[in-house]
Amino acid sequence: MHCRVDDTVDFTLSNDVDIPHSMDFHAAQIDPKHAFRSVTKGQSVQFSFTPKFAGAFMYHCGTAPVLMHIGSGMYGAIVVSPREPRPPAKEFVFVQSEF
Ligand SMILES: [Cu+2]
Repeated sequence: MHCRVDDTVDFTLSNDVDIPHSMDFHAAQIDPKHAFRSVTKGQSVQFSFTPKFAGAFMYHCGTAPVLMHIGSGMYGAIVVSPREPRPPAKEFVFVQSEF
């Protein structure tokens, strides 16, 4: 995912499988108890956030056991660029997994 500081990110997670899942964006400064809560089959959760800091952040499923969910591939990267455009560059984000 890619956005800029002060963009609005609208996110919806709809769960159609038998185990609960959630989504935790490290670029979001919002109430995790509400936004990052787990949803069971047939439920969904929707939230918006406005990144305030530029950087490369992780997002991941935060449902216990968290390491099982992350280890199953439920993670990724969100890059938040500064509001002011920067000179053109080759940009890379590496994420690592052992599965
Ligand atoms: Cu999960």
